Amino acid sequence: MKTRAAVAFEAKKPLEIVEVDLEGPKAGEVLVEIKATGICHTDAYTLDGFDSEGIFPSILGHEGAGIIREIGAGVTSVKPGDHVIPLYTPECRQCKSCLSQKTNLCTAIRATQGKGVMPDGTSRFSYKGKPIYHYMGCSTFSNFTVLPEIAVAKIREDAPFDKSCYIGCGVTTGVGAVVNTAKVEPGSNVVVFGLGGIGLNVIQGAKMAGADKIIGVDINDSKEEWGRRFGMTDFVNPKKITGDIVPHLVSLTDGGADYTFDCTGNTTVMRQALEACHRGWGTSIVIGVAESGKEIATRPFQLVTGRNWRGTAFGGARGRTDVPKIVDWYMNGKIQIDPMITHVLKLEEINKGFDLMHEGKSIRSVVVY
Ligand code: NAD
Ligand code: AHE
Ligand code: ZN
Repeated sequence: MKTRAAVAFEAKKPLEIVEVDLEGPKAGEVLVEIKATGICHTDAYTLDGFDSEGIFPSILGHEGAGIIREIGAGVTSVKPGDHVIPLYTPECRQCKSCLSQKTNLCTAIRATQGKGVMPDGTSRFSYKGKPIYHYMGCSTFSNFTVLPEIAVAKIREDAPFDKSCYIGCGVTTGVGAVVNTAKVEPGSNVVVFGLGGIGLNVIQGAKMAGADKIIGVDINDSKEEWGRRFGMTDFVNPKKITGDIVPHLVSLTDGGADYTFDCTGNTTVMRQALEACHRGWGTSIVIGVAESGKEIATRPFQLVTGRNWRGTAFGGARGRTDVPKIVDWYMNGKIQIDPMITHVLKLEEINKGFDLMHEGKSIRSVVVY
């Protein structure tokens, strides 16, 4: 079939809207009509050439929602007409990682996914007879896409696509980092670095978990109002304080935070986030994705004296199990999504969504098909 898609032909170039060829689903795969997709900073990071796994030409996008239109041989868990959210972290329920119950990082198809192909080693997308690569196993910047059955979460049909798509990455990552990875307890002091599409979800997760003090840190002053809207109690712009941010935060939290979260992808900030943790127990969670080649550093003494440095992908969520529950949280009013979707765009306007993100003018832009 033919489908409209925004193709990343080259790094650092705007996406081009073209009609591409899409092969139907093979065994164990499903064809999904994507109804809406968010634009996450990770898409921008890959388009900007910072992803060591970035491949071009490819169809980016990993924060979508849509409807199953066709199923391949042997597919049993979903059927045509089901509403689904594509999962860049699948859940096969059979691999060593899934069976361990210690991680959400299913390994069933990770190797081929990182190479931009389906589990059989080939791409379903092509343009003028040449393959176009998949991205993060999702490629939601295409109106139709093919996914492995284990990489879709079936969700309730009354959830609006233009909001539930955000659960495909940003919402689940931010809220899940608090609930699944850090397991923030009521009364905790929390510091969130970077108040964008992920950081605001960390803030709403921390509020939901009953944190006392929720300090937001951002170099963009306009984010203060955004943070307060979701439960932030204090705001710090590192450019506006005198001296170093770490002692400033340590004094605001009576000796250091119980939990800190990096939602910037900046390795200097990641170090500050660790060092702002309380001696003896503070835990810092790395969410931000750093540019290829960047490394994190700290004095080992920071760890010897009891600070913990951890990371999280997709908020530690097991997609097929947890995503439908997060959709329920949204539908039942336990978490908010609507106000964070600042811009709704047509596919033809997708590059504007990237510009708005880089200019710090959007929280989430969503493309509706
Ligand atoms: P975003 O662009 O919406 O937000 C980033 C925020 O960080 C902005 O408000 C910006 O002003 C702020 N910022 C930038 N530099 C800063 C600094 N030095 N100090 C303080 N604040 C700073 O991006 P997003 O979509 O929220 O994504 C955030 C990060 O999370 C990205 O690195 C993205 O790739 C990553 N991410 C990771 C996962 C995961 O599973 N681990 C999932 C989604 C996104
Ligand atoms: N491909 C990059 C790493 C990118 C990365 O860390 N991705 C996160 C999700 S970001 C979503 O917006 C992730 O899930 N990581 C775990 C995984 O298995 O990819 C690189 O450095 O090569
Ligand atoms: Zn993302």
